[in-house]
Amino acid sequence: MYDSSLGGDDTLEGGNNSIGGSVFNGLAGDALEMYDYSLGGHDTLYGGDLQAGVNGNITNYLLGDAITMYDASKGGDDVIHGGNNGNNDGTGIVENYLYGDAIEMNGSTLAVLVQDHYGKPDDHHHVSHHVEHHVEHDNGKKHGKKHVEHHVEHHVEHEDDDDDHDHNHDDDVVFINASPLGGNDILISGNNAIDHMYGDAGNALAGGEDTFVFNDEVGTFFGDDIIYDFRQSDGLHGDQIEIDFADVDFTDLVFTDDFVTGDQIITVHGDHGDHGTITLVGLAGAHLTVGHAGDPGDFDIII
Ligand SMILES: [Ca+2]
Ligand SMILES: [Ca+2]
Ligand SMILES: [Ca+2]
Ligand SMILES: [Ca+2]
Repeated sequence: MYDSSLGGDDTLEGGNNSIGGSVFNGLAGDALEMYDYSLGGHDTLYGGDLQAGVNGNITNYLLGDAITMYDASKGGDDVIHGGNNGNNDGTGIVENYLYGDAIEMNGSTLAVLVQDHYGKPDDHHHVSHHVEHHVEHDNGKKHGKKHVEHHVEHHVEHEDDDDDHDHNHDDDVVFINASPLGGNDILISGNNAIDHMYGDAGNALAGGEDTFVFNDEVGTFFGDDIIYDFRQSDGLHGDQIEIDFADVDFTDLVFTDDFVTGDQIITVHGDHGDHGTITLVGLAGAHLTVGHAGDPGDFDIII
């Protein structure tokens, strides 16, 4: 995806394994690569399942937007369901790699035209989001906003051209350090499956407000899962973990700091057995705020 292209809102489902052997699914909600000011759609992805009674493997790579995001591209708000293992007796292996936005995000330098009414040189990042926002929502209805979009593209292409026909010679071209921006995604752990979860990307330092969900809608043992980029600093409210089992309240959670690996592990014990573990990479010793909300007679534990 290039320029100001906009991804659609799609539902993608990986294939199941119903005969044994190995199955691999690789799904990306919008594109292989996103550049410029492209915007990912709001997609729903399902990993394939290993069906009950079948002995085999399944690996799901599920990317909310793309494999790689560049420039000022922005990920959509995606819902990603890890694949499930239908066997409760340890038969077969299901492994999910869930990326809310992309495997990798790479920044770059972009030339951007700043018009006088958008103002200040110290507000470059804000300006870039004006451009992006109006491309998405105004759809050319407001001529002034469309004008901005046109001139951004013009100056990216002709930044060294002194003999151009720029009618806005009072405006400034500035170079911004553009970084891809992650969306606010929901990642749902597969049952009896190992989920490797990235709310945004493998190498991002900040991103959207993502929610990691562990619940008993599909089964009771979600597995031993790993969250690689849990950040309470993302967005306004931070990333969140939602644990929702009928037989679990927050006294049933055990938090263990492993200072050798640097990770913090949450063990989820239920009255009817263990539901699994959540490893938070790099968060040994971090104080996690635990609360709950909603659902009378049940608990949604929010971390
Ligand atoms: Ca998407
Ligand atoms: Ca899982
Ligand atoms: Ca995200
Ligand atoms: Ca995040």
